[in-house]
Amino acid sequence: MATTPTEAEELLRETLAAVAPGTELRDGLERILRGRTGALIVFGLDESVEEMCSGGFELDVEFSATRLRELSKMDGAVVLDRTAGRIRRAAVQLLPDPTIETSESGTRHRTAQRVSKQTGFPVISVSQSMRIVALYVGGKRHVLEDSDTILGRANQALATLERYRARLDEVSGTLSALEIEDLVTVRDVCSVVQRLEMVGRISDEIKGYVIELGVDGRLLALQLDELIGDVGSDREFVIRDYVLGRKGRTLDEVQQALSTLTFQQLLDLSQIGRVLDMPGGGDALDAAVAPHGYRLLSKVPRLPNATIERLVAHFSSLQKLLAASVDDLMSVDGVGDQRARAIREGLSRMAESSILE
Ligand code: 3AT
Ligand code: 3AT
Ligand code: MN
Repeated sequence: MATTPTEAEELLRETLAAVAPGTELRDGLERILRGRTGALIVFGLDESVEEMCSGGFELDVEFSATRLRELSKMDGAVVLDRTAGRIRRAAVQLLPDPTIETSESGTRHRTAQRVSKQTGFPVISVSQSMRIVALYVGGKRHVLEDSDTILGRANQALATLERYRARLDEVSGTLSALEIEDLVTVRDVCSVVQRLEMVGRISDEIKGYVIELGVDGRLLALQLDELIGDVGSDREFVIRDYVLGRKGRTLDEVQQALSTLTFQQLLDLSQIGRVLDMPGGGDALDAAVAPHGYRLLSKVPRLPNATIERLVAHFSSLQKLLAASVDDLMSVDGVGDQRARAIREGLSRMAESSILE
């Protein structure tokens, strides 16, 4: 049973992937639409489903698009196993608990919504009169749209992502320069976290479209990959630099807290400061803060994460790292002569380029 909202979202995503263009199941649904018949398909068979099946017949055959189409010509529902690999029942009348609320009209769609609520399995209805395919997951209805419609929306989101990304690069560059000069304030950190979160959210939206588009979303997936790059790890590094360690919160907890902010709250830097539990809460945006150095070290080429950890554990602040000589760096486990020089050079190069700006 899908209980929490995230579980329900996860199940919806899974189901959208299972019926995405390019899958056998989608092919079957398209055939039913083209044949102008309807269908009622349950995505899973357990005792709770068996108990509400009346009439029809049992079978156990491999799923195929054409079989689904032929079996759907009969009245009643088709029941698949949970992975939609096999067809297990056909022409059954489903008798879900009639006291379960349903907002749908028409016996097919009312049944679909109730069965999805009662069993927790996804149910698909293909409406004969409206020529619509709808998924019911935990009682919630999601209409399948054609790829062109989804792509239109996805491309708009992609354009937004592009703008967000450009702004993120600006504020990240500023933060790097300020970190090197040791002039960072709470405001600068919050601005970067804000932009990272905005990029993260719009990317998640686009990832949803990629799943829904199946084979039609390949190009979109490539474009998305190119635009988000290493934003995910950057978010982690900023939080490590400024938030973790002070209050014993974990990375997941902080990211979870950020994700609960509404879009309006996200626009308010003080709100972000409060969620990050920055010094002085969210009201001291001008308070000075200093990073451990995770984020800038991550920009030194070919430096393993384990080494970054040890460097931060040893020097504890970016300023000390910047002041360290090659010999100082070599006193850290796993840092030999070559690597120490590479770190020294990498940090110096960043320091120089930030002065030039
Ligand atoms: P036909 O011989 O095709 O008319 P049938 O027994 O094959 O009858 P269907 O499953 O095709 O019936 O259903 C036809 C319509 O009958 C669909 C729905 O609008 C109505 N109907 C069936 N069962 C119910 C019910 N329990 N309550 C209200 N309407 C129902
Ligand atoms: P359409 O949008 O017309 O396809 P509807 O909700 O108006 O759907 P109908 O009452 O016209 O539904 O019924 C259409 C078919 O849906 C009839 C039957 O094959 C199937 N159906 C409806 N209720 C059930 C049920 N409880 N179990 C199995 N099949 C059902
Ligand atoms: Mn009807």
